[in-house]
Amino acid sequence: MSYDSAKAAFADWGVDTEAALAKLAEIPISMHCWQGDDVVGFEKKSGSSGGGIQATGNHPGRARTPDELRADLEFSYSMIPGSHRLNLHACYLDTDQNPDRDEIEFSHFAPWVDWAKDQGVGLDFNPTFFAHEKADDNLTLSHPEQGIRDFWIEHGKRSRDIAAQMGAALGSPVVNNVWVPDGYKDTPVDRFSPRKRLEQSLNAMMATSHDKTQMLDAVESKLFGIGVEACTVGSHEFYMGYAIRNETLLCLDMGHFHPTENVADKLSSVALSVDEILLHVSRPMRWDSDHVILLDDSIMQMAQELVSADLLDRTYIGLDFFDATISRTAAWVIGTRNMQKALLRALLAPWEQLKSAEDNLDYTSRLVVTEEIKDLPYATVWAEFCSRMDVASGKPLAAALAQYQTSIEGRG
Ligand code: RNT
Ligand code: ZN
Repeated sequence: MSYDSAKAAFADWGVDTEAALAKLAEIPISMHCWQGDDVVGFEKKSGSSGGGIQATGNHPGRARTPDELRADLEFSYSMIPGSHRLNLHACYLDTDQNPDRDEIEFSHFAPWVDWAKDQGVGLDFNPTFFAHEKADDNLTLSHPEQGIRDFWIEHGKRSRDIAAQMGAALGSPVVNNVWVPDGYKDTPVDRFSPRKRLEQSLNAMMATSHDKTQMLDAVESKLFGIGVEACTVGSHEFYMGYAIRNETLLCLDMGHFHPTENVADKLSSVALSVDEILLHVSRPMRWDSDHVILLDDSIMQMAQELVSADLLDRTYIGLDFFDATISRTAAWVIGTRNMQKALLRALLAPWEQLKSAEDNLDYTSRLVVTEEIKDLPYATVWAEFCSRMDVASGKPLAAALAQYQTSIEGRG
């Protein structure tokens, strides 16, 4: 089918494909650096892992250096229409020095900033509160020992400073997202004290205010993790209250709720109480397994809520998945494109007609429309978007992904 016929088919439902394509081109997706190397990072340290987020699999071609990761990112961005962002973790520093987490500085990330400028890519940032001997007990900002808390508070402060400097250098605010693994394997007898300590540590960390044009604070909740099955200190209620009271962004990770909860349903509720939202779009399978996101119902519902509730302007869309059993670059490309495809579908829905049917309690019309529009030629509009952006789709995309993967399999 030609794009003109597809355009006419959508116009028949009152939908303007040109407006949808223009809007889609403006939506940056923050691609997570950690899909490229299985959340290992570039610190010169004897590997400590933890926090329950280790990637599984050993597919060849893992990026082992910042240069390899940047090469993989450049290839991946060239397969994704539009201009996007890179979400860096503090453990991905690029320096010959060996600073501990409480010693990191902007200069350790300067090569990333130069690269981002050069590529026209925005940056986001995360302090790394896991994979470190001082996090081996799965307690960081809420640790009962003041010394351990102070170490992590210093790491968090420095991360905020670095993020703000990145934002200033790039002229685009850097979202600095805090996730800590803190929790208990078995039932704690005192849940209140660790939560009070986490709150105090966060307050100490965020005591300095930064210009919102440079850096935005976000906090990420979680239901449970491997090794912390009984209690997570930074639960959803904890961070929702924290974000509201302290006017930070609230990060909703789609893998951080009970598997039967609909995370898309939460957007309109939290949007009443927080100004801005950060998403970690992910795909949990039975637990927070961080599978590559598919163009499935959970992602499409998320995109529909963003569009229908007009939340795109106050939501930062970040991805959070890591699969080491497949090509890491293909994972990035397919996952990011799926988020865009979901957004495109949502932008191509006749929302006014659907909302008016709903307001008139005409649920029959609502059902007829939601189901009939599933037959519209979304693929043709998506192909048009890719072609205007000079990006491959279909078989040429598959061939390019396979060819790049082959080219990096010689890495040791
Ligand atoms: C962990 C959180 C967190 C991490 C990244 C690496 O459960 O989802 O966002 O995945 O910080
Ligand atoms: Zn996350």
